Amino acid sequence: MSLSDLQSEIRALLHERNAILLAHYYQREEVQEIADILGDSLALSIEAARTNADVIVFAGVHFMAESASIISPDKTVLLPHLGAGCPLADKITPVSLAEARKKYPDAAVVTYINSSAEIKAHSDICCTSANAVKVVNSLTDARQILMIPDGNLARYTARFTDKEIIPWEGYCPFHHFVLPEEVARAKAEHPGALFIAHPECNEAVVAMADFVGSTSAMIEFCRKTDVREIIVGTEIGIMTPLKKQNPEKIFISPSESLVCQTMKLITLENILASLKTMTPVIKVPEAIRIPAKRALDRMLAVR
Ligand code: CIZ
Repeated sequence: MSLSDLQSEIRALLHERNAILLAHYYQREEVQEIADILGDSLALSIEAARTNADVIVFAGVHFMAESASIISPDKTVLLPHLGAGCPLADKITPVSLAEARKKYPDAAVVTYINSSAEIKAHSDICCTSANAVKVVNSLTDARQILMIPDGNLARYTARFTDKEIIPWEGYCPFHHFVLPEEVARAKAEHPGALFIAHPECNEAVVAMADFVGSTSAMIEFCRKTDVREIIVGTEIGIMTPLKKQNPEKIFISPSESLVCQTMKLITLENILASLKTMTPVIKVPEAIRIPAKRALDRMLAVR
């Protein structure tokens, strides 16, 4: 079946099932093209809660589908490929977090949204790459902050707070392994270009950036800037909305590392199969959902 036939069949089945397709910016182009909503993980979950669809098909990774289930427990959440996990989220377990809590009994635990529901449930508050600094500074009673599971985001956040940040040594293997030499080469090849980086990139790469921000912040930055060439230090899927929104601009990826293999496990074929069989379902048990939602709600209350 051709890509466009698959796309049409999916759209028809979405309609039939009263379902909505959410796609993350890191998804394949052909998946992004037919999504009802395209966005970052948090925006997608919030939008999902607002619709009256009965079914949410999440074209993203496991923790994102879990977040949708946490926020919308009455909806059926489908993740078309169960192998679509997040290697960063896997860098921490409830046991290792409990050990760290014992080691730093006074520290507040700030958990990046890229984590499992169970880890969120054991956290004081969540954050995203867009609001990490605000979240940390909102914790007026805490002097020490254990930031999990992304060490690069923790070190970046530490630059904007007086609090003591204890970074967890997890990382996203796609962002972390972008090399400063690769960025330097892209800059040399495109001397007029700006370089924008995601805070999941390593410190040396972040230090080379003209702008650092979350995926949504990067998209906004690219829309506003008058500079025509931009080197983009995040996952390659973001090129789809960037090119669509800014056809006159040139976007360059600095590294072959920036392809998230698990995001790419979601295909039109498995989205269609998922809608036909109404599996695999992601359902967060209530004992985890309620404390995980508390950590998410605390984050959403931070202004
Ligand atoms: O939260 C997300 O969607 C991710 C993975 C990154 C970002 O910066 O938006």
